[in-house]
Amino acid sequence: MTTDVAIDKDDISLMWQSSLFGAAEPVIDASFAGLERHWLDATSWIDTLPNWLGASDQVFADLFTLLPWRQRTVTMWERVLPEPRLTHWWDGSDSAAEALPVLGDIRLAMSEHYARRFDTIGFNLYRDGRDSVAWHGDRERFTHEDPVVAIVSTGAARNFMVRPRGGGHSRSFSVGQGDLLVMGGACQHDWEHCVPKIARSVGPRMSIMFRHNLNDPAPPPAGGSA
Ligand SMILES: O=C(O)CCC(=O)C(=O)O
Repeated sequence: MTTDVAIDKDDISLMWQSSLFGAAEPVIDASFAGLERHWLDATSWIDTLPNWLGASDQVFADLFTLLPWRQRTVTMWERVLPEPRLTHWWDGSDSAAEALPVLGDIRLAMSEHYARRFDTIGFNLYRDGRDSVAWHGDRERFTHEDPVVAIVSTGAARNFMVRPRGGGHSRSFSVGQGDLLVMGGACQHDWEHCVPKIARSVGPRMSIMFRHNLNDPAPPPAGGSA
């Protein structure tokens, strides 16, 4: 069972060191130039594109301020525990536009490039190295044959790890500072992923996850609604 409560921003403590020098407009390269595909096996792949989102520190700072962060709890072995990260979810169901225009630009670019209609955005805030997400596959595997899940990272770099479902050799990708990582093919079916805890001191990271929950190939309309 999962529960979910709103938390007060003043209660979130972050060791955030922005590398902002003056105002910068968040921007992406919709041509995806430099995108690299890593085949995990014959049918599963991960695409990466470092520093794809420009002014990602600004995006981190704006989203941290704008979004109503929530603390979910998970029940494990009959104990109710706080999930070790904060989250927010956007699905456009109330017709609200994305929190920042660049998120709409990303949805559109992603939808055109991967020929799927990306219609939800999940935000995960890892406050420090103690925050994490355990090995799992995304639930799109129950509804889609070959779901594509795209993650744009802001803030400090963390390891994003993948391993064959049920165990085996893992691979690690360092993600932070505007990096794009996309999982596709049979990745959600045959592989699991996680962001492990780390012992050393590290600043906060925010991941922004773009998903297509409907089986709809059309790109999203301009203006924010899913
Ligand atoms: O934060 C990340 O990069 C991964 C998050 C994730 O896998 C999830 O929320 O399902």
